[in-house]
Amino acid sequence: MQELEKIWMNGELIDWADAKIHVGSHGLHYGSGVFEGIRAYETPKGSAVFRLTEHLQRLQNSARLLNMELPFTLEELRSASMKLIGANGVAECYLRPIAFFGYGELGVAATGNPVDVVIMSWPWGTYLGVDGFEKGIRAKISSWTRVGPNVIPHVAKATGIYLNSMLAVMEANRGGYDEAILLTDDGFIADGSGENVFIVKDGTIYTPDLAASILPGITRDTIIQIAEDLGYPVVQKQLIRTDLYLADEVFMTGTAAEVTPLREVDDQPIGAPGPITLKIQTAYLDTVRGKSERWSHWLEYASTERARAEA
Ligand code: PPE
Repeated sequence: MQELEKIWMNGELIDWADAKIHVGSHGLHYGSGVFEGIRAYETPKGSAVFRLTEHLQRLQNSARLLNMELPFTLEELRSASMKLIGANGVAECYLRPIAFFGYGELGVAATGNPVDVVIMSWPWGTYLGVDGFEKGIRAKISSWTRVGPNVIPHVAKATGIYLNSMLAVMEANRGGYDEAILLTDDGFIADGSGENVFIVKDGTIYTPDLAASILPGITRDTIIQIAEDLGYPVVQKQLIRTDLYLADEVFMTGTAAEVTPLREVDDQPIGAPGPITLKIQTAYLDTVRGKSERWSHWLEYASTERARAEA
């Protein structure tokens, strides 16, 4: 990864190399953490963090679901994020806030362990490759089932859940595919390893509803609103794998993946990138890059120069 100058750790900006934790940290042993993935974009008015408040609200919800008390308020984390962007001076970057049970006792119950909170930022290019972003990726239905609502709360963006994603994406990659699509225990489409899934059929857009063990993606919510505004009906319902095979278009969304078209699922070709996918991809990029007045309320500006001078 490309290292930047500073990392925000437990209330302070410290040098990248000094952001260390003890090997006895609870989160390392038991995956007891929550995190976010947020992108800041270069816009005509400077660096803008896309839907920062909603991401931090989801972090708070995730923590609540793990019975974890965050030692910082949303406002404190917001200003820490802005300060970090300023200190690192890179307008276009990915932000990774993470909170985890730290060093204290070991043993599964995290009673009395401190909660460590860290925010990293670094430049993260196209998640699934430039070629995939433009021409579409090849995905495979995973043999791993997506964690269910009574396994780990899937609404939480919890670190431990990502073992499920890791197994799925590595299996897919070993088979020569770019990404995995996980189904629920009942066989309904859930998520990609790091994205939500959308299908286009006869001019209507479909996406799994929130009951299908999906992460309630902020990009998903963004795309639903943008697509409806463009005049496309969006239906949230249970979908099965054959809906993918028979789709006119399939795309995936996520902070990292943005809007990535699929050109194949399980070796079955899908027309990609489809016209509706392209329209939505363009509208999304215009939105995050501050070219769309309609959605300007989603941009939270960081002043890199000023913040850098103050740091
Ligand atoms: N589902 C999963 C399982 C998921 O990890 C993500 C985000 C999404 C859906 C989309 O959520 P949102 O970003 O709010 O639209 N995955 C993040 C982490 C990827 C990683 O490799 O790390 C991301 O996109 O930032």
